[in-house]
Amino acid sequence: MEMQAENIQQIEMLLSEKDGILRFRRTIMQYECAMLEIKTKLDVLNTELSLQKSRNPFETIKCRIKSPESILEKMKRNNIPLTVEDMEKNLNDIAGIRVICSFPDDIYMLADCLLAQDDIRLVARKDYIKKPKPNGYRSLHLIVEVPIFLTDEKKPMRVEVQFRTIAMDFWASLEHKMKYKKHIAKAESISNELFYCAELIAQLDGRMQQIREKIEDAAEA
Ligand code: 0O2
Repeated sequence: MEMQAENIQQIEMLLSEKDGILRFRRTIMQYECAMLEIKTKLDVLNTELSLQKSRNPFETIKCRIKSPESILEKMKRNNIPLTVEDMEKNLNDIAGIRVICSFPDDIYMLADCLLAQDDIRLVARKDYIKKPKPNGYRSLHLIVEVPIFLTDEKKPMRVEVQFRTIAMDFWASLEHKMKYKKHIAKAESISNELFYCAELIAQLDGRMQQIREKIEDAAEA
């Protein structure tokens, strides 16, 4: 990740430790490596399973490293001491992967296959599909730890993996826009409408999956 000069300056001012900025950059590089490891694992699963199932278990995979500004904002908001060590200990979403599937059952199949791998450790699981957030948000979130192998060390690193359907992703993008707009007029009625749409999306995802199953059964018969 390329850091802009003003970001470096800001981090430098806030990380008071000796060599803080160098260690910060090295740690971010390590998160990038861990993100690549998990992405490759998911790409391999997608390639293998697409041959078995004649369809891609996921449609899109997106990777991102949290920006230095967002890292700082989250650390300050949660009263985390501004050191690289505390950042690693307390933030689970510096490396993030979003896996977008067509069908809900592919989400669970992919998550199970990933978690079955012997170098992956599950740190936390939040199933907002089985138990949606009060606003209607649905996704499966896993925090996993994966070892990375560098020239001089092997280090376990945490990555957040979010799994959702195309429809859930569409919903989350629109809802995200509202969340970050301040003083929005008619916010309550928009929230209600979004909640209603989230329910419709859950029904639609379920029905599309049933249709796919019927097509598969018909093809086997
Ligand atoms: P960004 O910019 O996407 O990274 P934690 O991260 O554990 O301290 P929390 O809220 O317990 O905080 O984590 P959770 O519930 O697993 O949610 C983390 C991420 O899920 C969020 O990251 C969003 O990407 C997504 N998310 C969670 N809830 C919602 C929601 O109601 N609407 C939308 N659109 N996305 C949601 P960030 O850091 O908020 O943002």
